[in-house]
Amino acid sequence: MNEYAQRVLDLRRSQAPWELEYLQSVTEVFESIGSVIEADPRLERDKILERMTIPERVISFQVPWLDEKGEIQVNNGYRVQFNSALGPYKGGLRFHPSVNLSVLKFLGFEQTFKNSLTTLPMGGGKGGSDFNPRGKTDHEVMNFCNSFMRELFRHIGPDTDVPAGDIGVGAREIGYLFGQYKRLANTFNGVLTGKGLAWGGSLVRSEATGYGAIYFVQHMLAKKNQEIAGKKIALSGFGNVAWGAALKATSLGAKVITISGPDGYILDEDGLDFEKVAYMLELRSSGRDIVAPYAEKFPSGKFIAGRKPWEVPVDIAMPCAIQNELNGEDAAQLVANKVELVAEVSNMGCTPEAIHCFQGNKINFAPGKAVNAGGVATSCLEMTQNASHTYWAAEKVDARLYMIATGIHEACVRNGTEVDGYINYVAGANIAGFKRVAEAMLAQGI
Ligand code: 2IT
Repeated sequence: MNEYAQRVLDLRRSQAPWELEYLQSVTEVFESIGSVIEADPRLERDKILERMTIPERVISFQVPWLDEKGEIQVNNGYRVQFNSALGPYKGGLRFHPSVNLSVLKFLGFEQTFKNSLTTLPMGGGKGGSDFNPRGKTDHEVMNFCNSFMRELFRHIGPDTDVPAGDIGVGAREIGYLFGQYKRLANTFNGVLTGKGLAWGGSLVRSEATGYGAIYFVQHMLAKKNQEIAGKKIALSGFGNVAWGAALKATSLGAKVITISGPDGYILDEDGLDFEKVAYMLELRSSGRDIVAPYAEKFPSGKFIAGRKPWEVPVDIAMPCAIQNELNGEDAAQLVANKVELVAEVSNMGCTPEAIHCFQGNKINFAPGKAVNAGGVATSCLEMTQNASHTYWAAEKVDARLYMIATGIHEACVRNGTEVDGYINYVAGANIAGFKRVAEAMLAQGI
C-alpha cells in the first residue's frame, strides 16, 4: 500500500480499532489507488484521504416505538452523510440487527465511490437501524418507521440527502417513511427513492439492482467472448436484489440453481423458472426470513440446512445477501469447482481472503460497487423524473440503466487492465470512482 494511504489507514484504525467493517472497506479502496496518489501530489497536500475517511456528518438518534402489546421498544437509528462532493448524499436505509456505526460507515464509504462510478450527480450516504423486521406485524413496522422518520426528516431533502431502501427496507417501509416525511415537512417531493409507482416511483427501480448486475455480468462475459445463455449461476439471498438478478438471468437463458437465506440454501438443478422467481417475493413477504418452504412447494428444490450455496459447482457465482457472506474457504471451493467468474452483488459480499483467492487464480472478480450500482443509478433516474414532474416509460429507464452498467464496465476495463491482460475489476472500480470524488473535493476547497 502507498505510504500516505497506509498512514491514514493506521490513523483511522488507532482511532476506532473496533470498526472492522469500516476499516476493511477503506483498506480495499486504499490498496487500489497507489498509482493515483503517486501521480498527483495535490491529494496528500490537501489531505484528501484524511477528509475522505471521516463522514461529513453522522446523525445518531433513538427510535422509540410501541409494539402490539403496547410495550415500548427502543432501537438505534442513524444516518451517515459521508461525502457530498458530487451531489446530495444518496444511499439506502438498512433495518437489520447487525446494523451499527461501523457497518453504516463502510456502506456510506462504498456508496460514495459507487455513486461516483455511475457518473450521475450523487454524493454518498447510508443509514438505518438495528431494528429487526423479522416476525413484526405491519402495525409494528409502521410504528417503527414513523418514529424513525420523526427524527430523520429534519436532516434530509431532495437536494440535501435522499435515502432509499436496502436490506429490510422495501416498498412497504418506504411507503410508511414517505407518508411520515410528507406529514412532517408538509411537502410532496422526491426525498426518498424506491417509492410506489402511483406516487412518484420509477418503473424498473425494484428490478434495477439485479438487472444492472446481470448487464454487468454480460459485459464481463463478452470480454471473454462468451454469453450468459446456458451458464449455471449460484445466487445467495432471496430478497429484492437476488430476485431481480434471477429474473433477468432466467429471461436471458441462464440457469439459476441456488438461492439462500439465514436458514440454509435451496439447490434446484432444474433452474428457476418464472413461477419460482415470483415465489421468491412470497417468501420475502412472509416476514420469516427463511427459504426452506421453497422445497415443500417445488419438488425439484432441495433444502440444505445451515450451509451456503458456494459448495455447488457453477459457472458464475453472485453473492446477493450481505457483507462478508463469501469467505476464503468458500472462494477456494468455488475455484476448485472451476467457477469462471464472480460478480459481487451485495455490498462487500466477499472477504479480502476470498477476493485475493479469486485474483490469485486469475478469475475475473467484480466488486459490489461496480456490479450493484444499477440500483442507485436508477434511484437517480427516479429523482430526475420527480424533479421534472413526469414519469418515464419502462423501456427508457431500462435503456438508461443498461447504458450506465456499460459505462461502469468500460471504466473498470480502462482503469483495471493489467499488463498480462487480466482485468482487475476491483482496482478499476476503485480508481475510477476515487478520481471523480477527489477532483471535486480538490476543486471545492475546505
Ligand atoms: O446499496 C445500494 O446502492 C442501495 N441500497 C441503493 C441505494 C439507493 O439510494 O438507491
